[in-house]
This record gives sequence, structure tokens and C-alpha cells, in this order.
Amino acid sequence: MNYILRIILLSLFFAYFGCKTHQSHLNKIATKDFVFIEVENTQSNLNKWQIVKKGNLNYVKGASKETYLEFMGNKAITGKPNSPLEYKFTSPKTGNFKLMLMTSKRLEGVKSDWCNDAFVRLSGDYESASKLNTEDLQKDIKILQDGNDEVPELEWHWASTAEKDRHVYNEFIYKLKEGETYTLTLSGRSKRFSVDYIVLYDTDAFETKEAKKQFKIKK
Ligand SMILES: [Ca+2]
Ligand SMILES: [Ca+2]
Repeated sequence: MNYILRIILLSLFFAYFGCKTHQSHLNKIATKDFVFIEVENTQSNLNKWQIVKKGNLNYVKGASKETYLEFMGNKAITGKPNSPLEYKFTSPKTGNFKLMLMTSKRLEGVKSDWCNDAFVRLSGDYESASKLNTEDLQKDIKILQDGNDEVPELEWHWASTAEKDRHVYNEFIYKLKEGETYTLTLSGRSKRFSVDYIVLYDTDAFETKEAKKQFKIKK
């Protein structure tokens, strides 16, 4: 079989089964109101990210698809953007979409505000819908767990807090256009930070609290 055809068939296969499992968790939510991406579903070279599955040592239970990526580069405290992972998606509608990552930290005895962040950037035709500038959102910005050091380790929690300037907290909200394709890049920052899946949701369809509840996979 021709290589391109094989890629297309494989993509269709994963798209079909990907949708099936999403529906079981998120079947009550209109599909145009959000974008859901398993972090392990990337075409990028993982470099310092490691695949963790159920049964592996250090597996944090309750992960979507029982699979996630743990960043093992840099230091537990911090580091420069490392091992970028790319995710392409098409916006299901025109609207303001907020980014959240389902994440966990593994401290191994270090301070509780370590191992809790990464970097994200978005490229494509959009404008910022938060206090951050559009140009800022196109560059790597630190994303950390909401609640910072108060978040318990070895459990799944949302990371949606942007910190471009030290101790100035913001959100990642993008004004997206229907049918446009965007590339989200997730890079490692602190070691032993894990990401399970990515959600972008329409802020007109959900309040923050409701979105955090709705998109948390229950196991
Ligand atoms: Ca930190
Ligand atoms: Ca996952």
C-alpha cells in the first residue's frame, strides 16, 4: 500500500476510536464547544517526555486512556523550553476558547511548587481574548497548576494558569475562527511534571468551575 494512503487510513482509524472513547466521557457536551486532545497522541519526537502507562512504576491512576507523558528533562525546579510537542487542531467554531491541561506532579521530596509547570504557545490565525498580548501567546509562556504549591502530588489536577511575568497570573484564552487550523506546542519546563490531555473550551458555553468539573475524566 502506498505510504500516504496508509497514513490516511491510520488517521481515520485513530480518529474513529478516539471519538468513541471521548463520547463515553463527554457525551452530554456539544462537540462544537470544545477540543479534546490526548497528550500522547502527538507526531512529534518525544525527546525528554516519557510515556507512562497503567502498570508502569510511578503511574498516577485515573489517567485518560491510562496513558500520559511525564517530562524528564531539565531540573525539578525549572528549565528552558525543552522537547516541544506539536498538536494540530481545527477550531469547531468561532469563539473564545480557554486552554487547560490535565496534569500531575511527582515531587520525590522536593518543594511543592516544583515539578508543576510546562510551556505552551499557539500558532495560527487568532487574537488573544485574555490580558496577554497575541504576540505573547505565540511565544512560549509558562503554564502552571491552578493553586500552585497547594495542589497535592500524584493526583490529576488542572493547569490553566499563565505566568509570563513573575507572580503575574493570567489565562490562555484565544479568539479562534471556525475551520482554521492551529498548532499548539507544549514544551517541558520542570522535571517530573506529567500531562494527560489538553482541553480548549468555549468560554461562552461554560463557566470556569463548570468546565473544570465537566472535562475531568472520572474513573
Ligand atoms: Ca514551579
Ligand atoms: Ca492520556
